[in-house]
Amino acid sequence: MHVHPLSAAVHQLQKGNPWLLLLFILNQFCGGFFLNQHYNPAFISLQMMKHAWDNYKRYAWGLNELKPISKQGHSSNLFGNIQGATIVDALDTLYIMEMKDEFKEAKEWVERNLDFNVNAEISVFEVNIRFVGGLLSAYYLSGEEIFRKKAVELGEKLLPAFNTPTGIPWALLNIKSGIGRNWPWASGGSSILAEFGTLHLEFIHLSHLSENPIFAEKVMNIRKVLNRLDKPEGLYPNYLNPSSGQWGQHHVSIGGLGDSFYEYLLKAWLMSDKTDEEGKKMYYDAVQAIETHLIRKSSGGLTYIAEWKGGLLEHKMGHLTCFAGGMFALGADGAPADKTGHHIELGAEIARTCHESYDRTSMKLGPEAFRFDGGVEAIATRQNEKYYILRPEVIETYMYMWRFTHDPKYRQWGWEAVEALEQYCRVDGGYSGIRDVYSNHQSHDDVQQSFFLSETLKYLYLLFSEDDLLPFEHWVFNTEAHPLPVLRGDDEKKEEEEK
Ligand code: DMJ
Repeated sequence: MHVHPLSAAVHQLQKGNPWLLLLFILNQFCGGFFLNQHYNPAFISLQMMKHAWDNYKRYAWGLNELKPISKQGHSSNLFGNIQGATIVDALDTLYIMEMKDEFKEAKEWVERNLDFNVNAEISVFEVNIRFVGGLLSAYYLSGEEIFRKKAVELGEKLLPAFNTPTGIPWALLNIKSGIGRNWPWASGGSSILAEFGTLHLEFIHLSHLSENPIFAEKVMNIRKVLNRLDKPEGLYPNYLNPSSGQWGQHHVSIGGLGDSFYEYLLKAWLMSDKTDEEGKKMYYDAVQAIETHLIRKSSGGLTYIAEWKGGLLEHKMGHLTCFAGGMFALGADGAPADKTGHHIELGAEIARTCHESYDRTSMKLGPEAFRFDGGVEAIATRQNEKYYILRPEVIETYMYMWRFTHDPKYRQWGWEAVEALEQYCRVDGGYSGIRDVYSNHQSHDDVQQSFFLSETLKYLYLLFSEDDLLPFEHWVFNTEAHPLPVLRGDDEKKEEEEK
């Protein structure tokens, strides 16, 4: 579906969306200059981020997330009664987009109100990637001590999660009592690979900033446990029991339950200034096994990453899995045996497949999961897989592919997503997820996820900005898109200072 510029302009006028209207008009007079060639990052900050932030501020200030239709706060049990998820998740985006007043008010809220001395059972993974990651990035970008202090304080609260027989942490932790447990639905009382495997970057930085080695020791021990275990076909199952140290069900996924474990192996190596050889080996060995056992091509020529259940493939790919295109591209440079070009190509093929999953819907936004069986390709067939909750992974992959190839199609695809978000997700009170992206009329889920501000909008902004904004030689992004600096050895630091 192509939105005709005139009807799009009228639509934006009806919605009281003057910036976009102005852009459409300018675009018409300037032969497509604004929208087709020089996609403007200012549109993402001035129009989209501002709308998301202002409405959160107006209707849900200090609460975790915004319900943009009912115009009130949304609380999720992931954070227990820790408050302010959107504020902490958005801090670095505000800083990067130079939204100075908003950053200042967010910082003041953190100083006055962010409180971890609460009786709350939280998800260790979610609190780590959003709160610890958000605070660390805010500290590194702004140099404001309060963020460092809060990050270390929260890191200390998370430590009791590692009190298990193996040191593999619990998924859930009461940060007052220090009592942990796992999700009741997880196979055989297991912890989840993508959860305990996505602490590494933040915990290495916590040790660095606090000069307390405990954080790094905890995550290095996770590696040790994993490296002692046999892996079926070289693959990592999603479930690991923290008491017995044995795998649960042999389900393998590069999407939900597995995804960011692989991402953090690669990024741990990059963040160590390429000195963490163990992380590097684990990443490239895992990618080799993924290629052999999970990556397939559809009869229509689309490359996809299937899920593996005890040796059988389920030909389904989650929206979450789409981050892997960017990961393959980011890892291409270090790929062994002259495989750099191959990894970039793999990234490009995943980007294309994920773009198809968007393009084959009526709203041009991708479903939660899409299938390659029963005569369909890159289409959701089950009603409960047709929703879109403002997720970033496809745009994240476009951003990485753009940086590595400068192929203009990635900016074009990113702009298609901008148009679709504006048309279907933007409402008076912010941005909302959609219940069915194949439907012709919008049914909103009434949640503005905090990752929309921390990831989706940040990756869009970076996609349309110059490459020297947060260059990859100096920064790695945690799985919630919070940039963390590469940690250089003393010699390298000196060399850089001399330059
Ligand atoms: C985010 O919290 C992170 O990207 C996480 O790794 C996966 N899920 C959401 C976004 O979809």
